[in-house]
Amino acid sequence: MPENPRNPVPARSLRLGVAGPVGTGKSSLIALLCRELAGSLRIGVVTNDIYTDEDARFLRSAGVLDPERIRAVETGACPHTAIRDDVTANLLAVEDLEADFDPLDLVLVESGGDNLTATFSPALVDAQVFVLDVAGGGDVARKGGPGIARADLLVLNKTDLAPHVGVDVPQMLADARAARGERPVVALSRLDRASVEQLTGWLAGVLAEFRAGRHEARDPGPMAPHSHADGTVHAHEHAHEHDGEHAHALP
Ligand SMILES: Nc1nc2c(ncn2[C@@H]2O[C@H](COP(=O)(O)OP(=O)(O)O)[C@@H](O)[C@H]2O)c(=O)[nH]1
Ligand SMILES: [Mg+2]
Repeated sequence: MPENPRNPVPARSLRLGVAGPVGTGKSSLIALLCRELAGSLRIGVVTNDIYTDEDARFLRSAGVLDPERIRAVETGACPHTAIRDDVTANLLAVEDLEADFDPLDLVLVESGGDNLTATFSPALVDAQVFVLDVAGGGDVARKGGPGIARADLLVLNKTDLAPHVGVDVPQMLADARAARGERPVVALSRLDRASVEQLTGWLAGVLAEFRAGRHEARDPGPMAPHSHADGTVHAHEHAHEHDGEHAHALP
């Protein structure tokens, strides 16, 4: 079959980023995907923690994957930088996994959840999931941001908690759809079988497109300018994926 020169058939794994604020259930979602898919796909995982390898340890102890297939990147104080501006450490971790366990079908990369607006660079992942949870409040989907509006998939997680936190899931879904147009949203609970199948069904579709050479990595866009506790201001408005540069303008 002649190859499409713009989208050659990939010789490597599908790299899928999982982003979203701390505690929304990123590690749990990765554990769930491993549990569901490890029988049919060869999977590796890269976690990003600020100072620890806690996510990697959680996933290893969950026993859903050979512990050797779970690697931790320690990102230092600025976790979004490691998935967006200078992805070197993460790319090396992904490529090492791919080399050590060749061939892999899927590498899941968990972001060090720092805030609502961090997204992955398309230089690191082929597709990305953004995870919110209902306990974060029903209005969070409406507030938007590049991940919420333009990640390949938005997950509204822990819907089993909705009655306990007074969140209207259909309304939250409607708000998310309004922010995302045609892009898919899954209302997920690990306790709800049908929702788990929606998630794995979405991933199977992306993987099929990727293997057919039809998938294109899309950039949800940079995070909003923001400040750090030390007074450093980040303005991520320009493209600097590969140049190692950083806009750290001091106020
Ligand atoms: N009730 C409920 N809790 C969940 C669900 N998914 C994850 N959690 C819990 O949410 C908490 C944070 O999950 P974790 O995966 O560590 O979040 P992360 O910081 O985004 O990686 C943990 O206590 C999980 O057990 C879910 O579907 N339902
Ligand atoms: Mg985690």
